[in-house]
Amino acid sequence: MSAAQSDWAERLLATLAEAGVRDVIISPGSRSTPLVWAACQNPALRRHAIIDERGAGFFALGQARLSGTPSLLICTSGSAPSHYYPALIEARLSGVPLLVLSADRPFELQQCGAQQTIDQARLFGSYAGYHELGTPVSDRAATRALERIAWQAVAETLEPPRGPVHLNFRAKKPLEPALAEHGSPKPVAEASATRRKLVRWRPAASAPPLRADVDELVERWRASRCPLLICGALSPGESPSPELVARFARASGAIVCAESVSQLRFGLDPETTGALICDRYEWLLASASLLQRAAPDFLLQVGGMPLSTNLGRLLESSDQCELWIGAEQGWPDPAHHSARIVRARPTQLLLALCEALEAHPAPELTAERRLWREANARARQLVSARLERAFGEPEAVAALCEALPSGSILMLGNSLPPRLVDRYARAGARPIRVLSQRGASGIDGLVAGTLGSASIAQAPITLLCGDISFLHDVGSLWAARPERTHGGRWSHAIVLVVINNGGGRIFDQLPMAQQAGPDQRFWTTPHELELRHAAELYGVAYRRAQTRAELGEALQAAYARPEVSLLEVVVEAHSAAERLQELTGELAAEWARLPSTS
Ligand SMILES: Cc1ncc(C[n+]2csc(CCOP(=O)(O)OP(=O)(O)O)c2C)c(N)n1
Ligand SMILES: [Mg+2]
Repeated sequence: MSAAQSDWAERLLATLAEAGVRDVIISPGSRSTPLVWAACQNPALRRHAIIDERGAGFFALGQARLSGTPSLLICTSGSAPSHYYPALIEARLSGVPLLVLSADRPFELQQCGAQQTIDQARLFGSYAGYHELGTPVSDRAATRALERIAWQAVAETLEPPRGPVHLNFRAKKPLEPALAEHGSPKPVAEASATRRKLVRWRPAASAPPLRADVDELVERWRASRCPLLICGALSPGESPSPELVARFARASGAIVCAESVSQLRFGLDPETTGALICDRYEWLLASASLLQRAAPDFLLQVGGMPLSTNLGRLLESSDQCELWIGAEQGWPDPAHHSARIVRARPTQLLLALCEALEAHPAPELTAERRLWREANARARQLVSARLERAFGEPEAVAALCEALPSGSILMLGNSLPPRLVDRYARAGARPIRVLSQRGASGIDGLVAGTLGSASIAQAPITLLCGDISFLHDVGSLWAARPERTHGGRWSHAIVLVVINNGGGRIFDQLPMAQQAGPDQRFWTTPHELELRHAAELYGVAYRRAQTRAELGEALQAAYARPEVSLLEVVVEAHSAAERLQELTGELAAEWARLPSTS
């Protein structure tokens, strides 16, 4: 390869490393050779090999979701980078930093039938920032620009609105490194030793919310009789701590409703925090009679758009209930209900609110709050007791949540699993980080995303997903054995828990199920696949559970080993829908016995 080309590739990778990039996910190809060679020579970079660019994209996403720094994807030219698309869409919509470095053909090979050549310019449209790096040249200004662009790209991934950036590098043949005198390739690191290392950019500290917003919010809280704090999807890096949320709830009288995809579901214990933590809110919000007696009149939402359909219904039906949203970026209000978007990180917002609220006397425990507390306590008892009586999907999900090791990570798939955790998992003060894919809510890339997070996590990690979600990404089991991707071993257990309910059972709960007849299979996609064959193909430990005892034993065995286990939990197809119906009736009867608020 020409000296200009190897120098450019080396400078680019070195500058990206200086700017904070640590992990590089490489998919195979020839045109990307100068980039891959430079990445292999740089000791600051960890390298992972993943064949399929689609899985590679989600693997990188899983890393960046956990680390908060952009991972770098490298691939060859042609259709290769286009396979990153779904992961980049998710990164854009959930604000995860990510870098793509695609190799491309030089300008003279465009639009003339050259192999593996497509128009890669702005390939990802509005989903990724874009920088054209052009063809390497020996020119000082161009080289300085290359380094500047590398810093700029990293900065763009991390500055709000955080997300992906695409760099397109045009390589010319020969692509291989030049040989040194003794016949082996020249190490590219030589040049970097003499380079002046700069820190050209640091992320700005997050600004506190506007004083006027805080003052108005405090007024609203103090006037509200039944205010709710709704915590939607929040990544570990952006979430307020459970202690801060509890402090805020005490100071404001807020009823805390933390969704499974927030970091607060497992951090707050309703019995001991001295705050009103409502982990059965999804059931409460479905009760017209409870809402009549104790209607929420003020909501503050932090994190992503809530999953809760009942919350959406409440906002739709009530003119009395005002919604404010605290969000550093984006506009997480698809139903157009918000009275105000307060621009701040949730932590900064809650801190500012605590300071302002604590200057006032503690809020009164209104009759409405008392009713919510009591209704939640009874629902906790009733739901727990009901879960003892059978074993189906809700019971499997609840049992898994109880078995999560302290300090571990739970990666939640989409469809029924996060909704079942919302309904059935008990809140409790346990240090568990939750990762999710709620940007575009895709069922894609969950295996790759989990393995990506596992590749940088110093903790056990559990994926909970449905069978169709798993099958969608079954090829990403490639990355389950570290000797294939980066060498070395896993340091902790990685447990892929797949709920096999025979298809996409969320569709059986939607109105179409009543009308479709046999065509329902185009929604549900039932199957008869035995997942153990996938485990066998990729060399992964496999366990199957059909009862509570089998699940307990399988989890214990899986957590005891620092390797990937596939754990298939076979449940009756309609157990989630049945339990929902039964418990809705039982809870209504239980709550009817609660004393009136007046
Ligand atoms: C990439 C992608 N394709 C399709 C969908 C639409 N979708 C939502 S849920 C679902 C079914 C998921 O089935 P499964 O993983 O078994 O979960 P279950 O519904 O049984 O809980 C599908 C296909 C999606 N969200 N993302
Ligand atoms: Mg399913």
